[in-house]
Amino acid sequence: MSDPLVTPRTKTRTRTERPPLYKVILLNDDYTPRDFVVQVLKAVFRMGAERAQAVMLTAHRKGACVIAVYTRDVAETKAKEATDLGRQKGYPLFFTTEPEE
Ligand code: TYC
Repeated sequence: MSDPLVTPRTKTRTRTERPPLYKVILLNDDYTPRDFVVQVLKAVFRMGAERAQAVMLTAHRKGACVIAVYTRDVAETKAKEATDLGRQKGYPLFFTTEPEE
């Protein structure tokens, strides 16, 4: 056994940095039907009907609404997926991402 009088007590701490998070932001436009925006929010961001409606209305009234935060990869993938669903229907619906402060 090691002698506690001569053995230095060292502790190793492993610090795991949390990955930076990115916001996904819904932007308003004049053409995409409200119901379609709600459907996309439910499908891509797994929102319930009430939250999807509230988020859509906030974007509609204020011009933009933060939807959620994810790691960069997930945020960018979801923003693209949601934007593509609108594009497939010919709508200018747009989702963007930005790093959280
Ligand atoms: N402004 C659109 C309309 O009046 C609806 C809409 C809401 C579109 C939110 C985009 O992010 C949006 N039909």
